Amino acid sequence: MSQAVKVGRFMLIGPIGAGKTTLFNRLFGKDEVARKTQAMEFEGDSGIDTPGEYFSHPRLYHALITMAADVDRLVYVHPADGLDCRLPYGLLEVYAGKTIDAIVTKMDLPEADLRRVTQLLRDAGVSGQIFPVSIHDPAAIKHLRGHLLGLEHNLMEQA
Ligand SMILES: Nc1nc2c(ncn2[C@@H]2O[C@H](COP(=O)(O)OP(=O)(O)OP(=O)(O)O)[C@@H](O)[C@H]2O)c(=O)[nH]1
Ligand SMILES: [Mg+2]
Repeated sequence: MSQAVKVGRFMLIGPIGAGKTTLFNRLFGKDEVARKTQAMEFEGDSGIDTPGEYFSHPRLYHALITMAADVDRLVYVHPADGLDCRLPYGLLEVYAGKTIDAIVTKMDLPEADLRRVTQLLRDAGVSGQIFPVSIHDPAAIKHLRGHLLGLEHNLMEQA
């Protein structure tokens, strides 16, 4: 029997420009520059990247909500300088019983305020772990990769 630890599939959700795709590419060791995400992007059975529009436009919520019911981990991505946070109506209900984790991106920005953002996220219903990261901080990316993809992935790849 395989000794591999199955960590399940995660899905990144969050506002337009939060840094989801940049991070998604980095997690999977892809060096490309993120372009505007137009549709859901699947990386095997491991991860799903979503367009910010699905998160921010109520008439597109259904796409996220349907998929959320099917993933093992929902990960909300929020920029460190973002002043507000509203999760799509119905998302917490469909995902009931599981915790939502969050990633705070762009921690390198001078306006980054982790304390304020953490409070914002807790008020919005994020009850799981919160990971502060910056694309310029390989150690933080590596830590996140271990959490989302399992430790084996980190042994094979450089952050
Ligand atoms: N300073 C800084 N900029 C970042 C960081 N991560 C991403 N960005 C920038 O943020 C911008 C948006 O990044 P994307 O990864 O395309 O954002 P997204 O959340 O995928 O956006 P949508 O696909 O529109 O939903 C790009 O210009 C990135 O270079 C970071 O850690 N620090
Ligand atoms: Mg994107």
